[in-house]
Amino acid sequence: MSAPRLINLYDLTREQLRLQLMRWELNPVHVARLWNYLYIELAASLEAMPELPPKLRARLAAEAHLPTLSGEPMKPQRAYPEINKALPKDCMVTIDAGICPGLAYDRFAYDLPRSVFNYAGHGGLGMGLCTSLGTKLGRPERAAMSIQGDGGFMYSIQELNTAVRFKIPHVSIVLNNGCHGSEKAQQLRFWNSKYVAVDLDNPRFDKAAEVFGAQGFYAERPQDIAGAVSAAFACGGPAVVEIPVSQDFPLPSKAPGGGAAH
Ligand SMILES: Cc1ncc(C[n+]2csc(CCOP(=O)(O)OP(=O)(O)O)c2C)c(N)n1
Ligand SMILES: [Mg+2]
Repeated sequence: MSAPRLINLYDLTREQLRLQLMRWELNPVHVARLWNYLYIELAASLEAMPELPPKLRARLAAEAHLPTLSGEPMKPQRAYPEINKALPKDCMVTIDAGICPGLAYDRFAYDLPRSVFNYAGHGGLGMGLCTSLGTKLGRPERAAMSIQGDGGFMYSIQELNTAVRFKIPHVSIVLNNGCHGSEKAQQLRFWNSKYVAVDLDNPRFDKAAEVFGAQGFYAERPQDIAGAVSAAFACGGPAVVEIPVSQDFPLPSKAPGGGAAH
């Protein structure tokens, strides 16, 4: 197995990514990460790619039928290609801490530079909404979206009031798995599933948004996500899209340089 070339996924178009994947030797880390991003396109075009290495073809074909990807609630990974369909091309995306938001790094097509914002290594949970409102104020001509978990969103949900008061057009995606997933994953792996203070009883975030005076959207099925996200951008004011997802705690992928990606 030869190591793949180090490439910046953010610089590639979808078509370039697809070609890149076809050229790579089977590499579980990269295939797993790209698979979730591209699987809809790939599932449709496996037949049309005779040059795909046989081992890779077999793996993709096998994973296409994994029940977990189509389970209810959906896996957080399943939401990403659907959100991507409705993501404005110029969108600035702010990624909060947490497992579900952390999946965003290489699952969206970022077409412009200065499109990804995060907590810069400090793990400041709850920065998603606040920072993203700042990106919109800084560059009002571009679209802005924050992506956060339920725990992170509850850290700063009050900033919806700021968004409403100052009429800031903005979309917040809340991937709601009903827990502080990053912490729960550690208690699962290192504390023998002894869970302390990690499960959450949340309000419906779309309803909470409406109470604040923002627009609320709710997408339970993958096929409803793109429509809900498009409507949220189209409403022209602050909007929240809640997507219920399963408690799925994948091991962090290796980032270039050896660190973990989330
Ligand atoms: C201010 C702050 N408090 C606590 C943490 C530790 N922390 C990191 S992720 C996380 C849980 C995140 O839960 P959620 O936002 O629901 O995302 P999930 O992991 O469930 O996808 C916590 C408590 C932190 N990084 N920053
Ligand atoms: Mg959560």
